[in-house]
Amino acid sequence: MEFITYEQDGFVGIVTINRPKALNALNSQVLEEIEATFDAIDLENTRAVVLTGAGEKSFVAGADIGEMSTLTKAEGEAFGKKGNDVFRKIETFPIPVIAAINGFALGGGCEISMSCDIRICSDNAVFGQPEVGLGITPGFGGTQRLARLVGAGMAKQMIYSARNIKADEAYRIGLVNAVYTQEELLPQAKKLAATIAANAPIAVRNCKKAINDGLEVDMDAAIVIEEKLFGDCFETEDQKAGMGNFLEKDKEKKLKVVPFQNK
Ligand code: DAK
Repeated sequence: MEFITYEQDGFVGIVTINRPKALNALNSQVLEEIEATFDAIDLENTRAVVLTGAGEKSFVAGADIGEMSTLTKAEGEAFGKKGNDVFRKIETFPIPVIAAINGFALGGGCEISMSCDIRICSDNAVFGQPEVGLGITPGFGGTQRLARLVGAGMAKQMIYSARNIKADEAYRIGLVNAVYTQEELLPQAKKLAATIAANAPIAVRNCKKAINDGLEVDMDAAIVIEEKLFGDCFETEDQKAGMGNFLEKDKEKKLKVVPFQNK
């Protein structure tokens, strides 16, 4: 891997996009390496992932404008598909992915953060979808995910105006869940990931699937999805131990991590 580093910290995986000379812009190779990195994550021993960018200035400054500038229509479509496939892989990854946004998150950078389950950022973060200023539309899901996250009105304002917003505004509109100092960001992301990893892993995975799949259908169908994933948790060791500890009033055991059980 030239542009991605991966670190395993207990049950938490940390994926860092490491192309700081280009502010971690996404070219084809970076996209391929992100995909290969997620494919290689050991899902038996990893319960949450943190995605961040190298350096103090940028999370991801977008798709690589140099590489895109000479694309034909067909090549542009293929590049878009490559990005969309990778982003969808992150969105549907079986375990939660937290974006720790440490600076610029523009265009494809904002879009990759939106394919993650949770976004937190540093106080120097800047978000935006500048594509219409470059003569294109957002092409990695920005028109779809931004509208779902912050509402159609705010998404349209950001996308049509191509105006960047700072961390505090991203927090105000619900694009990020929290803002930290630059020094605090990664420790806080790891802490949140470790908190998630301490919970029953099958239940956490099923929650992610229930929320994601349920948001794509009407409420009647969504409730059925929840019922199935709720039922799926029963008879697992996690469910037996979790409820057993509560009934035994064993607070010590209740706090212990239940080992991951395959179904
Ligand atoms: N691509 C390539 N290189 C980039 C880059 C980018 N997006 N952003 C920055 N760089 C490079 C710069 O060229 C510069 O390289 P050198 O000149 O040093 O070799 C280096 O990073 C440092 O950047 P600056 O010198 O510009 O740094 P500043 O602090 O002055 O400015 C900045 C930082 C983030 C404000 C500025 O770099 C900037 O405006 N960058 C571009 C941001 C941007 O517009 N991003 C959105 C890209 S468009 C689609 C598929 C995908 C997409 C669209 C359609 N379809 C299939 C339809 C996605 C589109 C996008 O993401």
